[in-house]
Amino acid sequence: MVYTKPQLFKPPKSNVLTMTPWFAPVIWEGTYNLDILNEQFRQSNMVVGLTVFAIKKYVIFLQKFLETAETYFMVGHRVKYYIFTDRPEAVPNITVKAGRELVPLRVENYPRWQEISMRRMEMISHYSQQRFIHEVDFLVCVDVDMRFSDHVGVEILSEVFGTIHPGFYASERKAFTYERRPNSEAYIPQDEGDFYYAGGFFGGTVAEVYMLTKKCQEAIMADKNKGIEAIWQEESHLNKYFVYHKPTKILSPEYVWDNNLGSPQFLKKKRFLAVPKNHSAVRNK
Ligand code: UD2
Repeated sequence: MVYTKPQLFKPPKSNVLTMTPWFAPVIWEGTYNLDILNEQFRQSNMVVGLTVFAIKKYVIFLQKFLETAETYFMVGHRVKYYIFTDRPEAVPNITVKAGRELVPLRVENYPRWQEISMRRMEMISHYSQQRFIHEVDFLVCVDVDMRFSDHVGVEILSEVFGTIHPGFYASERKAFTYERRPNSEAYIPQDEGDFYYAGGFFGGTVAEVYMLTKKCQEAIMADKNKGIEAIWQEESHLNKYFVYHKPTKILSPEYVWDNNLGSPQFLKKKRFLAVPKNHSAVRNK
């Protein structure tokens, strides 16, 4: 446990927000000491579950996703990859490191991509209650059309965490693409909300992820009964949830980035990157 002592009057970062007004840290490169965090985590002997959906054509993203996760995700820790798919035979047979395991879970598919994306909330909440609670301590829930390109480790873990969407980190509230129709359960009034969070990277303890996904699922079903679908599907419901149940940790856009957005000065790491996709070739296929 030898490391440079923290300096009360020399904060490691002063150009970005590192703490929200409700005392949730915002995770940026340079704000944490990984050796301390790894040591604490190792002593707790915990396991991390990574959930990812690869339904229909999206199985083509699994190879790169899993290979890069082996290189960068929770290195040195115990990991279970929960791969929800309608095509278990298409899950690549990659060799994972000791203490890590691939767990394909066969699930239904739906004709519309929006429905597939939304139904993730239902499936994660169901499996959290039935299975994950007995097998892992934390869940990290991500999109599959992504690749890890730098370290993503235990610094992200907390009771419940969300990630700032790379398209909206500098936006004012009025520019957030929150659901603005009052008859949707995902409705957020103009003068509420903190950040615009990405649907493609959230997590927390199994109990917290269960609550989050269950609430979002109930809201999605209530909307369905009213004949309305939120503007950005489950991402809209996730954003609504986080207005009233504040995340205990916020991941900076280092954790979901898209190279189409360039390389701004403040971004010291690009840890999890969108893989360019031809929408018409993969959606509804
Ligand atoms: C954004 C969000 C995504 C979701 C979506 C809702 C990020 C990085 N992405 O992504 O999380 O909120 O908006 O509109 O924040 N999938 C399949 N098969 C399909 C279709 C989807 O497996 O046929 C899964 C897959 O894991 C995919 C995810 O659903 O990564 C989200 O779908 P998308 O990537 O097409 O949505 P996108 O890019 O608009």
